[in-house]
Amino acid sequence: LLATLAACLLAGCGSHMDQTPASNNTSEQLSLIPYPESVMRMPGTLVLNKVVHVETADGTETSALALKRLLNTLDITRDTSASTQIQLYLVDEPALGDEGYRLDVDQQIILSANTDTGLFYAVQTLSQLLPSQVQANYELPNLSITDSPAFSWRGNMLDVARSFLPVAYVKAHIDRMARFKLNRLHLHLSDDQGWRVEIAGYPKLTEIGGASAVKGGRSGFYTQAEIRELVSYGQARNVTLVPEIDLPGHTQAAIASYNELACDDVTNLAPYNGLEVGFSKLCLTDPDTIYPFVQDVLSEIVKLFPSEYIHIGGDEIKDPLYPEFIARATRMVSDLGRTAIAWEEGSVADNDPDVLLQLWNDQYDIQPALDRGHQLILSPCSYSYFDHGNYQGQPDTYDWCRKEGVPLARAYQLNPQDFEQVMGVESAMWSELVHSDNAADNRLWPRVAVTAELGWSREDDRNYQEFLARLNALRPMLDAMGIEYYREPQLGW
Ligand code: TNX
Repeated sequence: LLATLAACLLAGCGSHMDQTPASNNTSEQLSLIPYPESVMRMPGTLVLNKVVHVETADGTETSALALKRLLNTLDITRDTSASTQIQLYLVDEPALGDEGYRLDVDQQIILSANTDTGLFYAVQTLSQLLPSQVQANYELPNLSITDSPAFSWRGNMLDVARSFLPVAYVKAHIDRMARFKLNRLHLHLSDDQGWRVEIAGYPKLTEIGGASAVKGGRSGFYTQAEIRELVSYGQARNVTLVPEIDLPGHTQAAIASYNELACDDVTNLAPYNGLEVGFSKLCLTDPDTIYPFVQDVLSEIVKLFPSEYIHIGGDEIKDPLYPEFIARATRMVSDLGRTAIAWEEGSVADNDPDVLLQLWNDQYDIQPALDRGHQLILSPCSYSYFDHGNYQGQPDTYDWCRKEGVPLARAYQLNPQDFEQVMGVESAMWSELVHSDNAADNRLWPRVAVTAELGWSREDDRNYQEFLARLNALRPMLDAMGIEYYREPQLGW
């Protein structure tokens, strides 16, 4: 073992070369998604009976609470006289960064990280190592994991505008994301078919805009109190809620609520429930009307959402004044003390280089934006659009970006390391055709597990066949979380 340790220290402890000292069952990969940076297996196991002694420290409140929830679901009680200890340590090891951690299982279970966030991820790893059902006792392999994410932005987008998703669903989704170490939940809060967030001073946005939805979909909106509740639910799980108000196109719901936002010659002022995109816009030739509105909405949004990043949309609209609008909107966000995100088209505007661009069209030429120093969020539709089918021809899915849909294997083929200036990855579930919680589960899972692995694990540590085996082993966890995932035939599900 010492020789192995020394070799590991000298050669780097790559997980793809898991150390397998004298023992016959330590060579299999641990069933973890995302796969950690470095895993060292030791012979033997720790048998955890139903009582543990938990030791936490100041500044570990979020992770301690996550651990408490985990132990509660497994019926493990805490007692300071128990022989097995779980210890949460704050350390100072620059290599672990802000989100990394170490997890050591031997006589005790020791979690160490520089931050509460890192410890939270150690708890998530522990939760995947443990069974998801209550048992008489629990057996953990002896191991030492050292882990940190490849990217700081590991996101998923829910389009709650076309079809609304209730607070309970969003909370469940935050829990599920956190289990896979995802940390950004992008909420697409407005579109032609609906406006989903209460804005003080503009009651009709939710009275009228909140009452419409895509045909067959759900209407509704989040009150400011509900948004605050969701934001703090996310904070307790290291998931930042990133709000998007889609501007200046995709605005029919706002226009139906406040007709003056459209130009005078626009006759279609009614709520919209169809599937077209790119037909509506704020009246860009009437700055005195639209900019105060945009300013008021964004001011309210930053009051509700502490996220450093605020998404202003910017997709699918043609107008000569579009670049000027985007530049003004991104600057409004920075004047409010935040940083703007825009869909890739927004790169034509004269934005500050700290504006993030979200890439969605596989064909888009983003090079000019890279040359100006912008960072990217990768959501290329042919890999990351989970409104596309789990298989070709799946009912109620789109295929405009890729006629074969976006099967699990395809989603896994995105290699973020092929791109430059990448902040991270984000999969997107548009909801024109996704009208219920179960349908949302079916489109999201298990594909969101792919997003998690692409965002966290390095290229060398990713292998699709191994991913499938790990995913299969985690199926009971998906079941325990109540996910109505797509029954992936490749897995025999
Ligand atoms: C394109 S991608 C859109 C959305 C649609 C989606 C459907 C992007 C920024 N805009 O408005 O919902 O396609 O797949």
